[in-house]
Order: sequence, then structure tokens, then C-alpha cells
Amino acid sequence: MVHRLRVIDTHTAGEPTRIVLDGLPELGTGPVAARLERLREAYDHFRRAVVSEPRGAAHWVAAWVLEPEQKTSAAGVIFSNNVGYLGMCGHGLIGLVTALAWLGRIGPGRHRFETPVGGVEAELLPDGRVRLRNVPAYRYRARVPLQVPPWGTVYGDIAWGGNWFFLIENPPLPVRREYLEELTAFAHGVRRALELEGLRAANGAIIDHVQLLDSSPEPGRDGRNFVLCPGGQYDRSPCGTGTSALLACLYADGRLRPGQLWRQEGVFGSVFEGEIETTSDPQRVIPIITGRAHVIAESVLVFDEEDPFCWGLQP
Ligand code: PYC
Repeated sequence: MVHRLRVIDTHTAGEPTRIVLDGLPELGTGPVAARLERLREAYDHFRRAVVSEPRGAAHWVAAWVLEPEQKTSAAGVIFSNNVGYLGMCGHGLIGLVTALAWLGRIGPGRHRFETPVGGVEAELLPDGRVRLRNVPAYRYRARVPLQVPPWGTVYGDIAWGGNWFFLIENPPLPVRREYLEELTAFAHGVRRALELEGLRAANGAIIDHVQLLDSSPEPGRDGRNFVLCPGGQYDRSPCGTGTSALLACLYADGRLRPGQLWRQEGVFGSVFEGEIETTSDPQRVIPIITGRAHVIAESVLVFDEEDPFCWGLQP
């Protein structure tokens, strides 16, 4: 049996997204969260194979484009990676809007998307940038101590920005490209410590992203981050959901006002612009993230079941 999936690859500020347009197994109708469960239960091998070697690389994110439940939405979307599924994905959504515009399916203006964690709105700007209104973000706990051997006690905030993050300001290593290996090892240590100490987010959710925050020497940038994703890979972009979680923490600390611009640099020097709007809930803000993606490939992925590595190389 041979399966074919039509994909468009984009990168957003350096971080790739593989957008699966058609050839998907039938996931039925209904809320995107329910269709994610069907994908997980029946077709998880497709999720693995789309971003794993030999077709992809471990840091890639996939965006599965679905018929929306509401007629007013442009599409439904499920985001996945090398180890599982994401709630939302900021860089991925910016990539999806860029790909749909490339195909002529949408034009400049505002478009609604359904994700497993709620509806989001994205505006395709005339210059090609995408301005994303994310799901509400909030800080769950502040300055939580954590023992990270051999580094000792570090303090971090637990915050939601569409995924769960543990955010550490001024980590023991500078957030610079020369330290990528060390930053990855430290962030892995943080993930292990979170598991060992049984530290969880709201409703017992796993905190599966670690964000390290430093200043940036570049003029006009408010900070630089390094984000370790659940599959052990770091985000090449400033991470849309990570920046959203950070904006919620800055607001909670009185360091960011509604409408004030925050320029977040990623570890490779690319920038997302962020700002917040308040909501009727004083704990929650709407993060607005603006970034740019580019199309890098249009192709058909072939899955031949006679190929011993049809479903990807397993580490
Ligand atoms: O941009 O939100 C994001 C993201 C999550 C994981 C990788 N990128």
C-alpha cells in the first residue's frame, strides 16, 4: 500500500513547519480537539513519519489542515511534532497563513482558525507579515524554586500561552548561539527536574516547554529567548506560544502595559513583535504576535508500506 500526502514547507523566523494539505486519513467532523484524539489513536504513525528522518528532522512541526467546524473559520489545524501533539503553535500558525496565501486560498485580512485549545485569529498584513491573536494566556505560578543538578536551585514561572512553559529569567548560561549545546543540556535538566519533583501546571498538565530568558545586546530588542520543545529540540524562532506565555508573566509583574510593544528575539536573532490586550478576566490576556514566514518547498510525501523505514527512523 502506498500513501501520498501533499505538503507545503515553510519556515517562520527560522523554525520550519510542514503543512499537510491533503491525503490525510479521515478524521471525521466535530471539534478539532476530538479529531486530534482520532489522529492520535488511529494514525499516530503518520504524525511520527511526517517530521522524522528520513523525510524530516526532529525539530520540525507539522500542521494538519482540516475542514473547520464553523463556516466562518478558514480552517481547523492540529499541530504535532516528533513526540506528540501541541495545543497551539505560533510559528506554525504564521506558516499556515503564509502557505494558504501562497496557494491563493486566502488574501490579506483577518482569518479565523480552530485549534485544539480554542479559536485564534490571524491577520495577513499587506507586507506578508502575519499578526496572530492567540488564545488567552496567563501565569499560573510565579517564582517556583526547582533543584536542577548540578546547577542548584533555579526559579521559574509556570505560564500558559497555548502550551505550558517553565520560564527562567537570567539562566546560569548566556542565551547565545555559541552555547546552544549547553543551553540544551541545562533545559533538559530543567525538564527532568520538573518530572522528578512532580511539578505540574493547572489541572495536573505536564509542563513540556522550557524557556530561558536573557537580555539582547541588539538595539531595539527587549529580550532574547531559548525554548526547549517537548521532543528535546530547541525552537529556532522566538516561539509564538512561548512569547505569549512571557507576555502574560510580564503583564502579571506590571512590566508590560496593554498595547506596549515587546520585541522578542530568538536564539538565532529573528524577532517576533508582541503585545497584549486585557480581557474581562484580570488574570488572562490576549497575546498578539506578529512574525513573517516563507514558503520553502511544495511536495508530495510518499509512504510505501514495503519500505522498512516507511514510518520514520526510530531513535
Ligand atoms: O511557535 O508556538 C510556537 C512553537 C511551539 C513549539 C515550537 N514552536
